[in-house]
Formats: sequence, C-alpha cells, structure tokens
Amino acid sequence: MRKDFLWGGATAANQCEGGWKEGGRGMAIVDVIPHGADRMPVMKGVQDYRKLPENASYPGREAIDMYSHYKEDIALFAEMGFQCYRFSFSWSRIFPTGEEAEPNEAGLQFYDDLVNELLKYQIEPVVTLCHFDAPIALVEKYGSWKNRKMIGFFLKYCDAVIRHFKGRIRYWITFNEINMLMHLPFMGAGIRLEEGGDELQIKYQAAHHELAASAMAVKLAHEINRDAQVGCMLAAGSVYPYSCNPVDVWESMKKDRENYFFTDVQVRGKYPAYAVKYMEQQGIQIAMQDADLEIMEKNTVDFVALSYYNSRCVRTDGQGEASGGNVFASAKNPYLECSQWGWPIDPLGLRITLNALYDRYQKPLFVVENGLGAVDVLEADGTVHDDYRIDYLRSHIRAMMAAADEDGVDLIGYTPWGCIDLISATTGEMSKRYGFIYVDKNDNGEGTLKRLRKKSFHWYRDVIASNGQNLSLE
Ligand code: BGP
Repeated sequence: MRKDFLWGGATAANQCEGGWKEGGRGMAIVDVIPHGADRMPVMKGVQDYRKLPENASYPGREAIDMYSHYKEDIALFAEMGFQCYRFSFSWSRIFPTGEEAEPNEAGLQFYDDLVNELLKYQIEPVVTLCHFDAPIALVEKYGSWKNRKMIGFFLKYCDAVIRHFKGRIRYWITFNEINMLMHLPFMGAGIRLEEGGDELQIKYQAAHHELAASAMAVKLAHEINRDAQVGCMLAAGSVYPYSCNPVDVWESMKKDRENYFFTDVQVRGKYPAYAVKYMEQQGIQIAMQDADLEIMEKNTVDFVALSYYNSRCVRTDGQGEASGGNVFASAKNPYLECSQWGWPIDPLGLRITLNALYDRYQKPLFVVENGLGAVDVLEADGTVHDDYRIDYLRSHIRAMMAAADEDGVDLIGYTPWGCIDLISATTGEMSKRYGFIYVDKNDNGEGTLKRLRKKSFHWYRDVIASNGQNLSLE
C-alpha cells in the first residue's frame, strides 16, 4: 500500500452524536425516525412521522452520546493509530432551522473542539457535509430536496463550515450514499412520498437538486481553499448476473446504472445518455436553471468515496430466494455466506467493485465504509471476542490491497464503518454492532454508555501500524 494511505474509521452524526437539544441544535431528520416496525415506512417516506404513536422511541436522539464522549472516543481512535477519521457535521447544529442568516456559534464551537481534538493526535478529519441529515424545519416548510430552495440553504451551510475550518479540514464529502435517495427517500433526503405526487418525477427532481448542490459545493470548496479535496459518495457493490443468460447480464447492467447514475454526473460532469433516455421514456421532466449543467460539468469531484458491504445479484427467471435484510433488492447468491442480518459476505466483490469504479472513472477512490454488523457478547471481564469481525475485515482488507497493489487502483484510504458501536441506520438497533469499541447500551436504550476495547481493537491497531501487512493478531 502507498505510504500515505489513510487508515481510520467512520461514523456519522445522525447515528452516534446524540445531544439532540444541546447547544441550540435544531431538530433533524434522524430525530423523527423511530425504532421498531414503523421505522422502514418512515424512512421510505410512505408513513407520516407526525402520526406515530406517542410512545414511539427515537434512538438517534441520544445515540451513543458522542456529543459528551468525543474526547474519550477520539483518545481511543488515537490509541488504535487512526490516521484519519470520517464523521459528519449535523447541519441543524450549525443552522438549527436552516434559514438563519448566521451559523449557531455553539454548534461551531462543538465541532471546533472535536476537530482540534483530532488534530491534537494528528488525525486527519474527513467530513461528510450531509449524512442522512437536514433540519426538520426545511422538510416541513419546503418539502426538503423536492424544492430547489434547498440548494441555497445547503450552500449557505457549506460556505459557513468550509470557510470556518479552512486550514484544518481538507477532505470533504458532499452527500453520503447519494443513491439512497431512490431507496429510502425520507432518510436519505427528507422526502415524504405520502404527500402524493408522481414518485419517479419527485425522486429525479430531488436528485437533480442534490447533484447541482453537490457540484456547487465542489466549486465553493475549491474557491475557499485551493487544497480542498471534495468527493462524492456512493453506496457501492457491483451487481452480478445470476447466470450467463444475456437477459440476466443485461438486467445486472441496468441495476448497476441505477447507482452509477449519480456518480456518473458527479465525476464525469453530465447526465449519462442512458439516464437521459430513461427519463424521456418515463416522462420525467427535470426543471433546471440555465447554469446548472455548466456548473455540473465544470465542478466534478476530486475523488470517489464509497461504502461497500456486499455485492448484489439479479436473476430474471423469477425463481429462487431474495437476499435478506438489505434495502437493495437482490437475488440470493448461492456462493456466499450471509451475516446475521442476511447481508451477503463477499470480499472478492470489493476488489471487483473497486476495479469497476476505477475503470469507469479513473479517479482516486476512498473506501469510507465497510464492515460487519454482528451481535457481540460482552464477557464478564469486559472483553469481546469478535473473531468473526476480524475475519470479515481481514478478508476485505486483503481484497482492497489486491485492488491497489496488483490491479493498480488508486486508493486514498480505508475507514471501516461504525468504528465505535452506534445506532444502525436501517434497523435502529444498537445490537447490530460494527465497532472496534463496544458501547454499553441495548436496543431499549438502557446501558451505561461505557466504552470497552474489543479483540478487534488490538487487531486493527496492528493492521494500521504495519500499513496492512500484519493482518493476523499473533
Ligand atoms: C450505510 C450508511 C451508514 C451505515 C451503514 C450500515 O448505508 O451510510 O449510515 O449505517 O450503511 O448500515 P446499517 O446501519 O443499516 O447496518
């Protein structure tokens, strides 16, 4: 691996920060996404969050309270030798309703302290500007990303933070898993489909607003700071054809394009021909301003960030089972084992995905999420023997290194997801744990929030220290 490869970990404000009412923070999307059976319908935007039962619980409001524990958490990251840390700013901590003229000082102060703490340990901050997040006031007043006004609110927020952190933050990511807008539109972009309207039209219009906002944010960041490196971020995972039947192959290509659609615009700077045709066929008409396309073309990203949990698979014969637990519909791949949540485990798929993305874009790639959500058992002596997690990460790191060292893919870094246990995005559970650091809290929200080092904590420290050479614990 290259010598300046960045090893670290990743989290996001919506799933770890908590402190939902601290320091003048405004309500955000995550604060109204409940735990339990209503969670999925709310995230999909088909159930109105304002009509949930009174006893609904909202795990993101406290999460793991990193708001109060960040010093302790960063000290543990430093102990593992993190060279970078990917996290997100909570937009409504900076602009509580999104409409204020000036940023909320207490919100900026919180991130000042957090970023300074990282820099104290020479940990490079990698900041996602929008990770499943937006002030709820903008959702209610304007319909969130359905509305073009959102671009202006987002840019005002970007301007405030990019300017404020100039010289301290170099790596920015505009939207986390931008393609999630198509699958979980409320969680991804604050879009409520229950309000009615043509679903495809709404989604593609909102996608245009986000894509335009992303390009404008790239422009802004480069104007403020010539050294800024700005990336897009895709929920990646190549789609395999179930068989060599050309209809399966064709279907897999179409499925891949549903995701590439976003990065094709962000990296190549224009709507791809297949998307233009698709929109024509579906009668989708995107309202845009004259300058949008030019701004998109001139302000492409510096790098492509991606999450990778698994590959996907499609078959067209209507047979077989579906693979469980994922928001991306997929046929069950008989060659792969699955996690406890039914997500396929496919390390070679990471190598395949990285090569596919690098072939397509020829831009540096950054693996900003990867990991295994699993149930952990806390032993009486405070340890967790998470060998399954080590196995998962080891095999994926090997595959990633092969992509870099043997295939020549240009890789910036690796930040496994949920480096400290946090709330699961899709299920709202605490028990779906990804971390090297155990957090004492259960699915009912009970626990001391105490942080404990798992076996993988010590393993990952050695991985980082050896730049990926030492992948066994002994
Ligand atoms: C990605 C998100 C993360 C994270 C991860 C794991 O989609 O960017 O926010 O949560 O998936 O998913 P889950 O938490 O559902 O296990």
